[in-house]
Amino acid sequence: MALGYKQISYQVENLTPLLHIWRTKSLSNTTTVPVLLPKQKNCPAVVTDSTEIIKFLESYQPQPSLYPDNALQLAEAIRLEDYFDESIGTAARNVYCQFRANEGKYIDPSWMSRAVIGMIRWRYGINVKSAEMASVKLADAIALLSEFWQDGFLVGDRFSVADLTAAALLCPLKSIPSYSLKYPWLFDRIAEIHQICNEPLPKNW
Ligand SMILES: N[C@@H](CCC(=O)N[C@@H](CS)C(=O)NCC(=O)O)C(=O)O
Repeated sequence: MALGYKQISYQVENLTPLLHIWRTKSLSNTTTVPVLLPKQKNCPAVVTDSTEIIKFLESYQPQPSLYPDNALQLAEAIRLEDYFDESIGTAARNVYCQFRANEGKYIDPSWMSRAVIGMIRWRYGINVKSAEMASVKLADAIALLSEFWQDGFLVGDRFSVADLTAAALLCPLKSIPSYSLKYPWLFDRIAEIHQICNEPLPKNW
């Protein structure tokens, strides 16, 4: 979404969860995605971690900026990005995988998909209890977003890295009916943010 916002063309290489480790480890000493391979002169070969990727993109192509101009607002946008990254990223994964393993099996009933979801649940200890705890975290984050997103942005009066991160991480919840029915405004805003970022909505939106 950051690349789309800055209108930098890119190609996506999707990786299968867990098997992704072979690829990410061979590129850099990391087990997580996203990983950016700039393939440009005078740029690093690999940039890992979304915070670092956005920092790199801001220096590679400063405009349009994802960072607020004002120093206080910049600190707040980076703090929120970090909070969303650490809190709602894993919470959304827990809730989404628990849903896919139960009521959401219809989304992809193939054995391959069920095996991947099963492995992710095992790897991250996802079960009824951890998914319930995660849903409380998500409710808190959504309550925070409802104060800002119904008619504005999270920091100051323009779009920033904080809005982008929240939208990207909460996007998968759209396929869970209890979320899409309860928070229609949230998914309308996420759709608008995809537009701001010149990005298509995920399949089956
Ligand atoms: N702080 C990291 C978090 C990245 C992260 O947790 N990525 C997840 C998928 S969105 C992942 O790759 N998990 C695989 C793992 O932990 O093995 C970032 O923002 O890049």
